[in-house]
This record gives sequence, C-alpha cells and structure tokens, in this order.
Amino acid sequence: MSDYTPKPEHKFTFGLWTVGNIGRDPFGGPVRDPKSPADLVRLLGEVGAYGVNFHDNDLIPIDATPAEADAIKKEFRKALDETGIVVPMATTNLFGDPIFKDGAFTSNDPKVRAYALQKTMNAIDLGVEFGAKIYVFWGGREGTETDSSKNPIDAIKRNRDAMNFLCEYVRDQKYDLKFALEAKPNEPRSDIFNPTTGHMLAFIETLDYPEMVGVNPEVAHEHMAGINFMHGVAQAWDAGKLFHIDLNDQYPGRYDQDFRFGARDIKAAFYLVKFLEDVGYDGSRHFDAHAYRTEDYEGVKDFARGCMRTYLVLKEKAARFNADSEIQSLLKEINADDGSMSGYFGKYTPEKAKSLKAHAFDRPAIGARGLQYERLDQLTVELLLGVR
Ligand code: GCO
Ligand code: MN
Ligand code: MN
Repeated sequence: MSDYTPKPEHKFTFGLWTVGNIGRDPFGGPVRDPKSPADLVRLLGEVGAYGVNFHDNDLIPIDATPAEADAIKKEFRKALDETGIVVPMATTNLFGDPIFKDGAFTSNDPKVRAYALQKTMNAIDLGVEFGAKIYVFWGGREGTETDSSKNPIDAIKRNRDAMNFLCEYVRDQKYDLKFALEAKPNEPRSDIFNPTTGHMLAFIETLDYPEMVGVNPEVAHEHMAGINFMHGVAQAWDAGKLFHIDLNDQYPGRYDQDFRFGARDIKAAFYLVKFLEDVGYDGSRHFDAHAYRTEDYEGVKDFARGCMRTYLVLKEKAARFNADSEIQSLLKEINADDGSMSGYFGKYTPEKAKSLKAHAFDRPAIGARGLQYERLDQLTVELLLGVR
C-alpha cells in the first residue's frame, strides 16, 4: 500500500478563502461559522498542508483599524510558527467591495482605478511581510454585462498600465516577487477580459517587464470555457510562464463550482498531474476549491485531505503509466521513426525544400495505418480504474 501522506515537498497549499469558505451561495446564507485566519492555519496544519495563501481582506478586514490589523497579524504569525505553515502566495481582493462593481484596474472611474492601485500596493506589502514570492492577479470584476459600457481596447490599456505601474512598484521596493495572472471567462461578470490562459500569455508579452509576469491557470476556469486545461498549462510551461496553478474541478457549462480536485474529471486530472510531474514543475500545488455546502468543518477537512490525496494517488498512477511496459511499447510503436524523413526537418534550406517537393509519398498507405489509440486509451482507463 502506497503512502499518500502529504509532505512539505509536495507544496500543497490552500487559500484562507478555500477552507474558510462558509458555504454561502446566491440562494442561501452561510452554513458554517467563520473561523479566524489563525484557526484556519491550524486546520491546515492538522490536515498536513504546506502553505496558506490569502487575499488582503481574508486576513485583515477592509475597514480594520491599524491596531486591529496588528493584533490579527500577530495571531496569524503565531499560528504559522506553531504549525510550520508558510505563505508562498498572496493576492488582492479587487472584487468584493461595492467600489469594484464595475471593475478595478479597468473601471471607467479613474478614482476606482487609483484606489485599486493603492489597495494593491498595500496588499503587496502585506504579502511580502509574510514571505510571499508569488502575487496573483485575478480580475473577477474586470469585465462587462453590456458592451455599450466599455471599450475593450481601453480596458486592455488600463490593465496594462496597472501591471506596468505595479511591476515598477515591486522593483522600486526591491521585493523578490513575481506576478501570476489568472484568467476566467465569466462569473462574477457576464464576460471577463483576457478570458483564458492563452489570452493572458499574449497580454503578458505586451508589458514593460514581461519576465516578472507569468500565469496562474485554474482547472475550473478553462473547463468553464470548455477547453483542455492541460493543453493551456503546457503552453504556459513552454513559454516559461507557469508560475502558479489553481487546482479544483468543474463540470463544463455550469456555474463556478470549485469542486475538490479530481471530483469531476479524473482522467483530465490524471493527465494534468502527469504533465506537472513529468516536466518537474516545482511551484505550489494550490487548491482553489471549497467543500460542498453540505459539510461542517469535519467535512472541510475531508475536502482538504481529499484534494491532496487524489493528487498523490494520480502522481503514483503517472509513475505507473511511465513504467507500464505494454503502454510504453505501444507509445514506442506509435512514435516509431525509421529516419527516412530526417533530412527534411530542422532549419530551412532551399535544397531541403527542393528535395522535399520532389519526394513521392504513398499517401493511401500512410493514411490507412491504424494508430491503436483505442487500445492505448483503454489501457490508461484500466490503469486509472486500478485493474492494472
Ligand atoms: C474565483 C477565483 C479566485 C482567485 C482568487 C485568488 O473563481 O473566484 O478562482 O478564487 O483564484 O481570488 O486570486
Ligand atoms: Mn475560480
Ligand atoms: Mn482561482
């Protein structure tokens, strides 16, 4: 029997807002009493997590006095020291307060845009104070219900100006901090700007300091858009931009569900874990999800333990996949290369082009070859179902 105990080297993290979610939804009030940030850290210590992340206002209420803020920070620090839990990432709440009802950095109101910058600089200071090295930007309110209200080009420019300003701030303060931009197609806005990880990757290249900025892709957000999450993650990895990741689960075409990792699409979760482990991703595995509304705090612990355990089970399955001789020999066969084409690949030369244009291909024979992906997929499914 394998050991699925979470260890610090697995870098499993949770947001204060995840295990602290009190189960409110648009149709009903809270089902769990709120816990203090320090108590949530203790809960995370109990289930074996490595780290905790927070929005500025998860830790310090938006209208706290300086004395209240100090007391909360002291308590929180004490809980971190007691449990050994670290703070790898922090972020800003730019969506909860009514001032952000039409966005923060992309709001039509310059006062709102300026306040969003002020709030973010303060929140960056707070995150750095607790050791955060990654700073996430999720622009949940940066969007529209009606496109009469905002020119998307203005919104993109405003967003770019804000990112450039904040990168300069981080450099000016000499903070060791990188930004990770998190895309989401909709909810809470009807449409959110930069709706997918791919959009974010393109946007980043237009910034003044693109090397400081990467992405924080989230499973549910790409599944909401009906696209393959792992492919987006691979693109981010290839671009050197996979700075952070939000793990959870989601049925496509539904409200923002934030299910326990692997709760919905085990196969997609498997390919994702396999990808992250195969390439050697060494950032946080952050579970941005929450327990079903049916649960009490024991259920919240079941939820948190479940996220980490499923990840570790799938990690073990990925190792088995890589060691499975039938799967591997099938993959070898599928990828067979007799070398006869190698002269045509690589850097272009006019001679290569000429000889490639003269080559006669046996199109029907090549097209008729069965690729055995049915067998390969069934072997993968059986491995996941535990019968091989
Ligand atoms: C959501 C988002 C958020 C962000 C968080 C950190 O759908 O609500 O995923 O949970 O990840 O604000 O930036
Ligand atoms: Mn989300
Ligand atoms: Mn998220």
